[in-house]
Amino acid sequence: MSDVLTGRDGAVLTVTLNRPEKLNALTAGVHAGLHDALAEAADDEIRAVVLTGAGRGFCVGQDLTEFQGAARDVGAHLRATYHPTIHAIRGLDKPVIAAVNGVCAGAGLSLAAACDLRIAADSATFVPGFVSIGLIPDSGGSWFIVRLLGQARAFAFMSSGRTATAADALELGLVNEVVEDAGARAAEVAVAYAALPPLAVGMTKHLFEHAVTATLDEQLEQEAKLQSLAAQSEDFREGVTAFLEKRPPMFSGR
Ligand code: T3D
Repeated sequence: MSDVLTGRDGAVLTVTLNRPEKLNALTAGVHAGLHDALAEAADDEIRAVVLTGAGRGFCVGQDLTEFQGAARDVGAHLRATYHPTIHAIRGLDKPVIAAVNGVCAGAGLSLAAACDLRIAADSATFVPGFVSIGLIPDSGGSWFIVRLLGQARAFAFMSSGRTATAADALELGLVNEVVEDAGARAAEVAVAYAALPPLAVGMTKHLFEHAVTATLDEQLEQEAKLQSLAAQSEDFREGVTAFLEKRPPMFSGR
């Protein structure tokens, strides 16, 4: 059985980390599977992606058994495996929704934080992980979590090693929603995204990312640039026509 499964339902791609007996700890095999799955997610037919884990875990980060044996260059390993995955998620012109079905730790937490939305099961837990084994947040964990939580709360959480419940995570701003069945809710949200104009959704994703480091003038210019493109799309014409004709729009993605 593959370490990463993909399944399509219409325009929604679900990517499932599949090492349930190890809470979906990340190995070379999982990284390779994720790489292929995220390449599949780039297909124009796919309009929303759900990332989840099989069994009772979402992902517990790096498989620590890979640290046994010969010493390795951790920085080189991060650059070669984790960084491309994080870039692939951020680079997709479509929303990636983490359905956090269970325990989420270390680089698994970074992976969830790199997604556009996080929907947590009420039984999910969030474990900083890194500090408890003498490491620092990596795989974008420091970049995303400070933006989600703010500096004081990000430092307090990530340096504490303390487990956060799903309710804590909601309070911290780490997750968007807490529900009984994260997979079912994420599928529902993904289907709703799939009905929206994909160019506008994708550009909105990139616009907010740009806003994080831009000045007001740079952001105003970026909005003007992307709005010119959006306004030339068939989906914009369809949106306006459907509104005026008082019917639901059908967006083609062009
Ligand atoms: O070069 C590089 O790659 C550097 C990158 C580093 C990035 C990182 O992600 S560092 C952080 C790595 N993750 C952790 O430190 C978390 C370690 N795990 C835990 O602390 C606990 O497992 C949890 C608190 C997350 C969950 O606890 P619990 O009691 O619910 O489950 P468990 O019994 O500990 O785990 C179940 C199984 O999964 C168990 O295997 P076994 O004994 O049944 O055969 C356990 O060993 C395995 N497992 C859990 N986490 C990992 C793991 N196996 C390998 N690596 C893991 N990270």
